[in-house]
Amino acid sequence: MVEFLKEQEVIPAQEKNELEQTVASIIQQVRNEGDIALKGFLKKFDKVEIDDLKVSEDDVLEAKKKLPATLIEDMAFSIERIRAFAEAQRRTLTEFEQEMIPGVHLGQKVIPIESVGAYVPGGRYPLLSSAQMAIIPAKVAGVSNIRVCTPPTKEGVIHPAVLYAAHQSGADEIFSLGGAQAIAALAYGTETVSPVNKITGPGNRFVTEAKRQVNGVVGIDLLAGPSEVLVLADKTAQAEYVASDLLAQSEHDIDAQGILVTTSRELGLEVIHEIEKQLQTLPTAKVARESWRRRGQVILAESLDEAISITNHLAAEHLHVQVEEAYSHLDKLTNYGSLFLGENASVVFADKVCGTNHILPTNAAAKYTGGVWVGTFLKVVTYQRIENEGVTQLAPHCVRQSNREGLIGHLRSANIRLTGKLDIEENI
Ligand code: HSO
Ligand code: ZN
Repeated sequence: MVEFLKEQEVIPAQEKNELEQTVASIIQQVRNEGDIALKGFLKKFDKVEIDDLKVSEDDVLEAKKKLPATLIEDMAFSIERIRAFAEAQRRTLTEFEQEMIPGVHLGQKVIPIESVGAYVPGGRYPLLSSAQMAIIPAKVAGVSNIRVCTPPTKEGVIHPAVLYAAHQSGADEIFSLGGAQAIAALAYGTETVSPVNKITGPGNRFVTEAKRQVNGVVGIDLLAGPSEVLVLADKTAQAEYVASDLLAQSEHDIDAQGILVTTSRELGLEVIHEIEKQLQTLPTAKVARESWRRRGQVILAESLDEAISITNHLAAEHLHVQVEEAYSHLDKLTNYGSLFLGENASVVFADKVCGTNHILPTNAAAKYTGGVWVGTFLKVVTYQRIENEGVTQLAPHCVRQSNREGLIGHLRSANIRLTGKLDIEENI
């Protein structure tokens, strides 16, 4: 039996219809009017007038000049870490060809998607790491056209750190565009923005809804919602660490979620107390407190096995295990976007610098998918090469099965290769 030491507020189901319709009409307007609609939305939503939607090389150079040397150094460090991990993952995807039965050669190819759109949110904090996470794996995959959309600030330009990060990560084109209209432009194309094959990157609810609506016209990575962290802790965990980990994700958004699942009542109560203490000095407490009040949970489990099964059921975006011998539980944990083992492995390292991707499944989507990775930008496809001996092996089965199904066109295509005749002599 589990016990809730702190429960989340019950949030009424949101009025989805209105969002759906607003986004549908934005997409339609972009399809009908192209760049004119994009400029109109920039005026209406971003309150800026922009002549050139596309950023120039000079704009990038100007942006770089505004950045402190340490930021440029930090950026180079994280870009290298993210690239190195994406390259390591790329090496796990291999091509092969095998003769499965005599004369039947089957193979697998790994081919990059031709063009990808990366959405980089503006929002409360300029998360330059989001540009890196969406662009670098695409570059490593070998995508030849990476088009980035990111909204301008009130001054009418893209935040210099975001712009420089996008450029350094490997963007081929960058556009001052945000919101659902940016997604529509990437999916359908306008005079200035050429359409892409797949769209990736997190965004607000308008962006996410737009990605949902264009899915099928183009591919999408996943529908990323507000950040989530689940800390799984026992009595050996340090309340100060755990509280800071929960608040780190809570500060993203009032809809973000921090959950503690613990086997220790003392730790649970201590963390609740510690959170209140840390909130008093946290500059982002306004958002973090509201998020923790509304969505924070502390769940007390009777045993570690029970705690693990709750954890697997909740399938959080980030799962941080702070129990004795954390690594020994690796194989029992089955649902998470990214897993953090041991108290040193803070989620924020992956948010920024360690090299794994931070665009991850939320809302229990970790039950069926992982996050963005180099494979998001690759197609694993198959091919076949069949010798005469292979035809002898395959065709009789194929002819008979096609005949049973009444697919005589199929039967002929197989039979002519086996016998040189279209139709079979007698019914089989
Ligand atoms: N935790 C966020 C990503 C992020 N945090 C970027 C800071 N910068 C969602 O996984
Ligand atoms: Zn974060």
